[in-house]
Amino acid sequence: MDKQRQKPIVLTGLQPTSGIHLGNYLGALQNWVSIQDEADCLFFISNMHAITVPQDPIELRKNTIDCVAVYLACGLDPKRSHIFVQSQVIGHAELAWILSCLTPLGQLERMTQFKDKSGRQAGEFVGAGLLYYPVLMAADILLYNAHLVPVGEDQRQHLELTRDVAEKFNGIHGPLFNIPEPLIRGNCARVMSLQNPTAKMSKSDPNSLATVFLSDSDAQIMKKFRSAVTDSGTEVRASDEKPGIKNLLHILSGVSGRSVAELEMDCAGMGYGKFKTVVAEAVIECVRPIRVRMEALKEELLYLQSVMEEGHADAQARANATLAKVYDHVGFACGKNL
Ligand code: ATP
Ligand code: LTN
Repeated sequence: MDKQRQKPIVLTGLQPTSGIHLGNYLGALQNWVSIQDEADCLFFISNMHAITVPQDPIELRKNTIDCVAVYLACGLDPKRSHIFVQSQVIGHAELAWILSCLTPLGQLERMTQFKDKSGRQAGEFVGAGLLYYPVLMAADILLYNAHLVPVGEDQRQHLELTRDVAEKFNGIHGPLFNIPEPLIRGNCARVMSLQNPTAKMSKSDPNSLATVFLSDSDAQIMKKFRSAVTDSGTEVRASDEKPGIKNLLHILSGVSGRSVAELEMDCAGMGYGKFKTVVAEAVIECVRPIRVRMEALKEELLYLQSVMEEGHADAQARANATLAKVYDHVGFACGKNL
């Protein structure tokens, strides 16, 4: 076995919908960057998940390629990691079908994200894909026999389902899949909205001041933090009674790498107005170089394509190997097994 394969396998991805935000960066991407030396990493763009809600095909294609640029701009390194697009690899949908036959319908109906998203579309069309989404996510992970899956807190329940279905498959057909562990790190696993600090920061928030995007200008970032909702007090402290201030402290800790306790000491007595400016400035310093790299990389289409091609070739080889074993275990007739 080559050295690379002895490292734990890490797999994760995000959806190529427009606007990667600070929550995605601090809760997910930043952790992916730091794990690249310790693990055999696969990072993909989950365009098959994106179509669980309506997408414009032209936009989806553009967002998919832009997402590769975002990955690289944030520090994912194609020399150390594999970056690929989900729909290019044959096997995700095939494995998802097999796993769906082992997944209890009731467990899918209980998924918080399904309830939230289908609830928001109440009275409108809700595709079965929205319900089925966690099965596809389980297939994404098990197809590569991942050991670790770095995600934000909102994905924990989907990871539990993945573990359940992997155990069920192994129980019926014999041990084939690793049981993957979620990797949910630090204070930024759930970055909250700047306008409603009890709701998660989300790209689909209708309030344009709620979410900081990696594409935002310095001035836009400053404006969003200056208008962040806080309580009426003055004390800069990360307590549950002060969700707005706590969120800002977590964000500051995420972008600066300093502990919340240290920051509370530094910012004591500062007053909320000054504190918000300090947080905004630190976020601007963190986001600006990413934005600049992102804009430059978006012009490098051929390079982005070569990164996707390398990632695809590696991922397809791994997917083929797993799928052959799965087909064998479930009793699908193929070639030599007949
Ligand atoms: P939406 O904003 O529409 O809810 P999303 O940003 O959750 O979508 P994804 O692109 O699927 O959608 O998320 C990618 C990764 O970012 C996941 O690992 C997810 O857990 C993480 N993530 C998303 N929002 C946050 C947040 N507010 N704080 C921390 N991590 C987050
Ligand atoms: N559902 C995830 C994106 C995603 C994912 C995965 C993450 C799709 N498949 C497999 C980790 C592993 C989300 O972030 N909304």
